[in-house]
Amino acid sequence: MALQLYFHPFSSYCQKVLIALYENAIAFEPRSLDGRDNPAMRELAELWPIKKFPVLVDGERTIFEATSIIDYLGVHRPGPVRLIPENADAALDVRMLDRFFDNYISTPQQRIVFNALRPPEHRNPADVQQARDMLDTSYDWLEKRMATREWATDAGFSLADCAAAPFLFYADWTHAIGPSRPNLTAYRQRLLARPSFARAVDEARPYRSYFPLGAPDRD
Ligand SMILES: N[C@@H](CCC(=O)N[C@@H](CS)C(=O)NCC(=O)O)C(=O)O
Repeated sequence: MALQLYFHPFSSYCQKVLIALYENAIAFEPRSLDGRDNPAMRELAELWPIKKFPVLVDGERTIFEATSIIDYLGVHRPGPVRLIPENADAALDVRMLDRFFDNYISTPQQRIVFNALRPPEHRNPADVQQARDMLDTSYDWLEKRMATREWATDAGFSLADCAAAPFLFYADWTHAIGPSRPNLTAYRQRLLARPSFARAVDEARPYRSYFPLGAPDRD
């Protein structure tokens, strides 16, 4: 039974899952959510009333949340690249860093973008400043961590890097990492050079005009 993925190519959480699919060359039927009145959007609402994406369908099973989808693929479509290590202690580190990237890179980055999407009278500069402060704290922590690492944990390329790649990609567009953080900048470049993520970035190029803060002319 073919896997179906409800996703949008420009969505960071969807790219997180696309990286995992591409790393292990897992075949799937793409159900793109792009465009108005897209029947795939109605199908998504039936499958998952929260309507957040990505959502994976495998026969009778519906799996939501990017991390859980990658977990599911590791169990049901295992491939040569193990994104969650078998060793429980190493897996703990990978999951912890995955939470870090979701909560302390993606969440503040999205807060800044959502604020920009609101009508001017509903924008909240204090909320944006809080999100920027959080990103600076996260960047500084990562700058130290990445001084001695190729990937987010010592387990090799993992679930944590699947999260880091799109979140740092868009976070840098939103709130620049800057030249004072060479280790983090180099890590973001390594992620961009990883073929699975490079492919996701290329597939999302046609949608760059969707970025509400204006996509920079790079990457
Ligand atoms: N916690 C979810 C977050 C998914 C998420 O926020 N997806 C965004 C796209 S990047 C989305 O569904 N946006 C549409 C909406 O919020 O209605 C996950 O890890 O998969």
